[in-house]
Amino acid sequence: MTSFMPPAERIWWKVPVGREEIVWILIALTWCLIMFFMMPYWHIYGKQNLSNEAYQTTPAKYGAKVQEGIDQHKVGEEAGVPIVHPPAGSDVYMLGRLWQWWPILELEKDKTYRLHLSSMDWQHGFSVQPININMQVVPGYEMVLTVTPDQAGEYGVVCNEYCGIGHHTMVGKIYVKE
Ligand SMILES: [Cu+2]
Repeated sequence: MTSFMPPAERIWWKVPVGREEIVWILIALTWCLIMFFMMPYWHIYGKQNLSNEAYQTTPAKYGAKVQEGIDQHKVGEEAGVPIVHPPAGSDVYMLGRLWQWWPILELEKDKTYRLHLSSMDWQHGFSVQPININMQVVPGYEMVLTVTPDQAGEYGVVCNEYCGIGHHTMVGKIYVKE
């Protein structure tokens, strides 16, 4: 019998299911359930990427917010890149563009911040080194990560989404102070 032909027995769903088929259905169902419960479990215990919020924006609007943060909280400059020390617990802004993470952020240890990210031009990947934080950064969307740095030091930000000839030079910095 092929699927083009009607089943021999009209009320086919009353025909008992073969043992082998039942076993396969149970194996598949068990695996589905394991995968299903692994999602929330791994989200909490798997040290995965952070949960984030996302909002629509435009490069112009987002760029203005970043500039505002720089104007209000700039504390220095490093090779032409402003260093911004926002108040503990506040919203902090960083942007990605060809080929720069802008500005450098200076955060305080054990304080919680809302870190906003967006791109001015193209898709970039926000990757914090040496810890495992990776986010897609795309123009038109503003991502907000709630972060609490728990170790002082200097963190590197690299772009992990190939974005053109200067991709490998696209490095930024986050300082976490005691
Ligand atoms: Cu990039």
